[in-house]
Amino acid sequence: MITFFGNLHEGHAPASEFYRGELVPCFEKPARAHYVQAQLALRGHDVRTPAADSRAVLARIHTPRYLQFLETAWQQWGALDTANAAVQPFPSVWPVRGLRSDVEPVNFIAKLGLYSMDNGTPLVEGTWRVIKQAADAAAHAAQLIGQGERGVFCATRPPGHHAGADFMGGYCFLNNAAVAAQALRDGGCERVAILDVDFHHGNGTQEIFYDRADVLFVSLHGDPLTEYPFYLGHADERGHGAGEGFNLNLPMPAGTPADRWFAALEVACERIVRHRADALVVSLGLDTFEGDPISKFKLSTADYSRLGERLKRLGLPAVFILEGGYAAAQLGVNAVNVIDAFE
Ligand code: Q9C
Ligand code: ZN
Repeated sequence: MITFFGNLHEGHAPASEFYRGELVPCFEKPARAHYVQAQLALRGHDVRTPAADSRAVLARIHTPRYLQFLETAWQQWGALDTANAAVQPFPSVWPVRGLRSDVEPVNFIAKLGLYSMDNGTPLVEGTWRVIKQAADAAAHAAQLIGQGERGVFCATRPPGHHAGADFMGGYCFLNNAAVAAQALRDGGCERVAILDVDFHHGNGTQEIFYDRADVLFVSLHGDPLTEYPFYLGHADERGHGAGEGFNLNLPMPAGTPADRWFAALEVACERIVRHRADALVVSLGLDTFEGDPISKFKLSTADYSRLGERLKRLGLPAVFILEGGYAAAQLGVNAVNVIDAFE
C-alpha cells in the first residue's frame, strides 16, 4: 500500500503531560512512529514523504483564528519575558459556560485555554511544522484516492481526531481525518464516510461534520461517561439540521471484549453501506489493544487483521489515518495488520 510518513515528526516531542495530578512522560511519543515505520519497511510497503499542501483544505475545516494561533503559538510563548524555551506552556484557565469565547484575549495563557479542551495536549517549538506535514499527508492521500488508488495509509503523528474546528485536545491539533474527508469531497467524491475506531470518541471530527449530510461520521469507542473525551460521544448524538441521521456513536463499556466490539463494527459497516459512500476515511486508533496503557478494550494483535478484512469487504477506497495507540512496541504490528488485510 502507498503510505505516508512524516519525516519531520521528531520535531514534536513534548517531554511531559499531566496525568492524575502528576507530570509524566508523554504517551504520544516519537517512538510510536518509529515502530510503525519499521513494520512498514519490513513488510514491503511503499513509504513516501507527503508532497501536497493542505492549507486550502485546513481553511475549510478549522477557523482562521485557530490556524493563526497554532502557527504562531511558540513564537508568542517565546516572546513572553517570563517564559523559558525549555518549559512547555500549559493552559490553566478555560472559557466554560457563561464566559466569552468569541473574543480572543491578548494574554498568551488565556489564548491557549481558549483554543484547548484540556491540559493534556502539550505544544512545543516544532509542533506547527509537524502537524502541518501530517495534514499534508492526509490531503495527499485523498488526492491519490481521487486518482484511483484503493488504499493509502498516513502513518503520521501526532493524531488529529480530538481537534475541533477551533480547538486542540487529546494530543491533537489539526484534524487529519477531517482534512482527508474534505479533500475527498473537494476532489469529486459526492459522499464520504468516516469510521473512527480509536478507543476514544472522535469529538473533533464529529463536531466538524455534525450539520452535514455529505460526510457520515461513525465511531466505536469507550463510553464517555467514564472515558475521555467525557463531554461528547453519547449514542443520542445523531447529527443536526441537514446532518441529522449522519452521525452514529456506538459507545461501549470499559472491558469490552473483541466479539462485542466486532458486533458493533457490523452495525457501523451497515450504516456506511446505507450511506452509499464513494470513499472511506478510517481514523485508525490502535488504543483498543488489550496491552494499551491508557485504554480499556481487549483487542488482540490478530483482531487487527480481522478489522482489515472486514473493511476490505466494504469495497470502498480508503484513506487510513493513524490516531491513538500507546503500546508503542506493538503499534507497528497492529497497524500494519489492518492495512495488510485490507489489501
Ligand atoms: N493527560 C488519542 O488517543 N488524556 N488521544 C489522558 C491525560 C486523554 C488520547 C491522560 C487521552 C487522549 C488520539
Ligand atoms: Zn485514542
